Amino acid sequence: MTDYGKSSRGKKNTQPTTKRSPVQQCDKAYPNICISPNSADLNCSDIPYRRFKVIPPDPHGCDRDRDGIGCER
Ligand SMILES: [Ca+2]
Repeated sequence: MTDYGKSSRGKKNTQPTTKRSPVQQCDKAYPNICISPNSADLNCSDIPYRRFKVIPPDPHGCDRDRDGIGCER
């Protein structure tokens, strides 16, 4: 005899609210680093990174020679 639902034997859905890390706002144009998409126009001198991957469109113009690597100098 099955008693589905009758004896729930304390089987609650105790799913610990998985702590979601706050969504990091990173511009997808720069996947190797995290630049806020809302940040003002940045220049390489404003960014502590060098030689990072750049995916077009390059909103901050980090990769002026369009070889996919930003701030190589
Ligand atoms: Ca470049």
